[in-house]
Amino acid sequence: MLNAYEKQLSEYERIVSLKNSPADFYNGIFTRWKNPVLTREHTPIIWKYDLNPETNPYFMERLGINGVFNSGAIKFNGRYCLMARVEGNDRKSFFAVAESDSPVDNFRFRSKPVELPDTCPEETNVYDMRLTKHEDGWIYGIFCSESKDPANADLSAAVAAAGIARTKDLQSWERLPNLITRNSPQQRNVLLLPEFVHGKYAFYTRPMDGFIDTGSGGGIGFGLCDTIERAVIDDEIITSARKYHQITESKNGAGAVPIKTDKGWIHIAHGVRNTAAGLRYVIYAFATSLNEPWRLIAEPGGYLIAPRGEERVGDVSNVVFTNGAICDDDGQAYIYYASSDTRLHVASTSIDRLVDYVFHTPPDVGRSADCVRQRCDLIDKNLAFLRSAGRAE
Ligand code: M1P
Repeated sequence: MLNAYEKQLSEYERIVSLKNSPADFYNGIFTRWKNPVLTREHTPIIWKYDLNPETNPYFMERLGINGVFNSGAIKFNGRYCLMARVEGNDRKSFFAVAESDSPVDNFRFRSKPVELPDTCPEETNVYDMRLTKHEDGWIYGIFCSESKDPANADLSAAVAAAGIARTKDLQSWERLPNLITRNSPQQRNVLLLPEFVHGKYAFYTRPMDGFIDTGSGGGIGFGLCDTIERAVIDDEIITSARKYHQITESKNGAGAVPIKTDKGWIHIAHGVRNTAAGLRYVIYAFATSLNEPWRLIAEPGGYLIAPRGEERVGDVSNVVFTNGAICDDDGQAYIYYASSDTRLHVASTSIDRLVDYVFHTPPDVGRSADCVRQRCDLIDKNLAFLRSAGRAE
């Protein structure tokens, strides 16, 4: 029995101690890292097994863990902290903090998962927390709070709302009432900007008519609240809109807390399109104005990160999703992204590269004929450049 435990423990130690290294992938924009930074194998053995042979004579997993993925991220007390979505075999998710001195490996979960105050009896599931260190002094966690739709007999009909909790230490949490958006019956992928806008709390939202389909919801929204204690948004305006035949055609949603730069707020979000094989989720980027953070000022065409290789396979295949990034004082940036609702990876870049990417990557020009002109233009410029540099084509 103890033998089986020791075996599991040594495998756990091997996994959490693995050194990561850059993957064999180049696009000049970001570095992919070989190993996922969090997987279900990173969860402590005592979260899953009953160690007592009297109550567990076969050393069976009693509370299995299915996946560790969509994680909020923050630098706290000098450590890289991930607020992971941990999903049990029972399909329920909960939050747990994993931390490391390194941004790319050796993440270990704290001794126990986060116990949010249980203030919403109808709430069935919680997931995808975004962590915002706000200028009011609190760290806010904004997450999806999911309940059964009481008005719909369909067993899978659900309602998504934005839950709000706050903390000073990522350990003890105060739960506030869920966000109310007057013009949208459902919300998911909501995040809080770290700064007040016109003296108010500023949220990026994702208005949606249904639990899966955004319906009339036109994209990533923006709205202001007078208070966070009873947060209500009367009006949302669309910042990054969904567009026909682009990566956001089916839906999109805010991702990591926006990164403040001299040029504007850089957003790393997700876009979804439908295919014969189901929904395909990719990560894209855009920028909004510093003074008017609801106003889009740049949006490169296409995706920043798409599922690749093993990332394409998992519980919900062909998905990459982010809800957390960390920027260091030296200008390095780490984007934590999950693949296929199963495990969490990291991509590293710098703020300078992100700014260059967002402001100098050509936009999606909308039609094949215009896209081929855009590409031929690039080819012609390159041919002229090679000629002027005395290089053969
Ligand atoms: O399964 C893919 C993702 O689906 C949802 O995202 P969205 O609301 O944009 O459809 C979320 O449930 C997310 O957790 C999940 O990764």
